[in-house]
Amino acid sequence: MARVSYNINDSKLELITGDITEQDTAAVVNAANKRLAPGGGVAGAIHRAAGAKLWEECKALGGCNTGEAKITKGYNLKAKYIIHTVGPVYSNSKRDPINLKSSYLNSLKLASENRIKSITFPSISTGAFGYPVEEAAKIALSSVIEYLRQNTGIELVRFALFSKSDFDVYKSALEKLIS
Ligand code: AR6
Repeated sequence: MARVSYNINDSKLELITGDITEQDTAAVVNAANKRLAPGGGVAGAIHRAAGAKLWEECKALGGCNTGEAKITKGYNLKAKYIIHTVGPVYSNSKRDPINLKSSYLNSLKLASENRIKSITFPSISTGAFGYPVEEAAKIALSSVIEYLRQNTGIELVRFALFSKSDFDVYKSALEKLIS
């Protein structure tokens, strides 16, 4: 497993290769669809690992718009909470980076409101939703850094990247952002 970490004020920003469903942070983030239904990719893996009660709770939430976030319990996951956010479907429009940033910031805000001290994100929108990973990595990391510089309380933000190549893209984006 690859791992790097950086300090941002009193918080740690960590990049690893790994599976989102296996993370031991207090919350994990789901790259959800608007219905908050089990699907493929991260959403499918999270619903499978958390168990059927997650879908029961999600059904009652009435969906989620692009760039917004909702919270549920973690059920059979190690994580106590799941924060579900819907990233943009990549369309090469000006709205894409705005919506992707909102997904990260609204997820972090919801974590703070629930006194969550550690959270793991996947690479939102870069699978089925088609966002180019180099561009998405810059937005993901700059949003998290901006939030950690302005807010205290979240001690660890981790990105669980599914492939070594995504890890390398995130690592070089982070090195550019903090240099
Ligand atoms: N752990 C960590 N990362 C993963 C995992 C995992 N278990 N599985 C996939 N990835 P995606 P999106 C990576 O498609 O682009 C779903 O069907 C994956 O390789 O999960 O936001 C939903 O229902 C990629 O790098 O999310 C939505 O309809 C990244 O996670 C739609 O896909 C995101 O891939 C959301 O699409």
